[in-house]
Amino acid sequence: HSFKLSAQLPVETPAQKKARLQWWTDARFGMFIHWGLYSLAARHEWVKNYERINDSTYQKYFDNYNPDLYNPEEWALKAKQAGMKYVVLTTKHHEGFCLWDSKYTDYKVTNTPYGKDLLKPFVEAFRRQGIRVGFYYSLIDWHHPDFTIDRVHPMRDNAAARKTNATRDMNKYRQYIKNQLTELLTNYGKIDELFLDFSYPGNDGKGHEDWDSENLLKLIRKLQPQIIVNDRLDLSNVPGGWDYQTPEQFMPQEWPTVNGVKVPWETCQTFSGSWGYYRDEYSWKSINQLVEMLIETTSKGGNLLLNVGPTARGVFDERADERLKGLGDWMKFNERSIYGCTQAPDSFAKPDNCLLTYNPKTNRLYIHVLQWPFKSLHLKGYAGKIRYAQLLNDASEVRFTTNTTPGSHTTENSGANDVILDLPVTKPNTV
Ligand code: FUL
Repeated sequence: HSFKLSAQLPVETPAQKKARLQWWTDARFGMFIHWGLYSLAARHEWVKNYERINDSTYQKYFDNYNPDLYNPEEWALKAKQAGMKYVVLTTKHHEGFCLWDSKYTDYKVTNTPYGKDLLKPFVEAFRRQGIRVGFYYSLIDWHHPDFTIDRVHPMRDNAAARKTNATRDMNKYRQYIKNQLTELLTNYGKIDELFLDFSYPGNDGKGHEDWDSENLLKLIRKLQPQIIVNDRLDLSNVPGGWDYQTPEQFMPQEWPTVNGVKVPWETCQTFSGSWGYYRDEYSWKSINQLVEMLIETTSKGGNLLLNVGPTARGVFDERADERLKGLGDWMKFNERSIYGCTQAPDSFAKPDNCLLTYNPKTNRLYIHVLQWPFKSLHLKGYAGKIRYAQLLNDASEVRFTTNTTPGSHTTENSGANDVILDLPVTKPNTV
């Protein structure tokens, strides 16, 4: 199509990029918030697509949108107490509904019964709690006439349906995206993360057309040079085309790499299965599972963006509250094993049933014992590497022995370079 790159995207050195992302890689833990008209349906944010709901039927959610209990101060406090350092809000999801007073559409919160902008108070409340603010913005739009292929069946992969919308003008839609992102990245101060969702690789011959992605990213970088942008613009081969990878609802086997180089990554995860509030979904992860997820993510050098889907009245589901509280209780004693931490150096072998995190600035190694052993924890090859050991929950000393050979009926045998930690019989009150 007619858009061509007039200049290359700004490309940084690896050290410059590392410095720009430093606050984010140190933070490790953020809150994702999916909130929109689908919160009224309360059965998945893809409900319009899944149930093939047309615009006029979907309109009932717009006409009844009135989150009267919305209080972003409360949300921000909950995020803070859970130990989250940043937040990413769906300013517009695939349904096309905007949570701010966009000049470029009528399909926005200010035209609903609620009648007020949601975004400014949101941004202000989180910043007041010292939480950095990021925006999610859907590149897909099931409402916009110049994007939507078929108003009845807003499908993403139906080439035949695409052709039925003869009046569709992608150039207009591209401009719409640019205008809206300009609003979002101009009117709300410094935005720290941008989660775009999602793209197709170029014109793939199946009717997918791209968003003029390179110029879009140039615009974003011009408006907010420090912003951390995800990899869903499909610019994976363009230098400077993305900042981090976005594994969704899964845990990578190991730290993701590109051409052998470890890359920044953030896994986004739900409490249950849906991102939007889903009343009748019961497959919620336990607090322990979530804590382990945070540890495992950190142990592989990644970030965890954990999602809450507020209700249509504007409050968090109590099941979410309970889990956020549990995470906060754990973080109170263990946050130093998360913030500023990353994968442990290879020289520290991972003991069975444990995860390791490591703070390179303080040279502290954190051993997360997932299954508590009886009295001794063997650390293979750790001899000479440990100066002092303690439990995190009460800072009590953990004594250790090195190279205790030979064993007797009361002491244990170990390899020449091993360390044996002398653990309490009872598992301390942590995960
Ligand atoms: C996906 C979207 O389709 C989901 O609804 C959700 O927003 C997730 C984070 O990204 O691609």
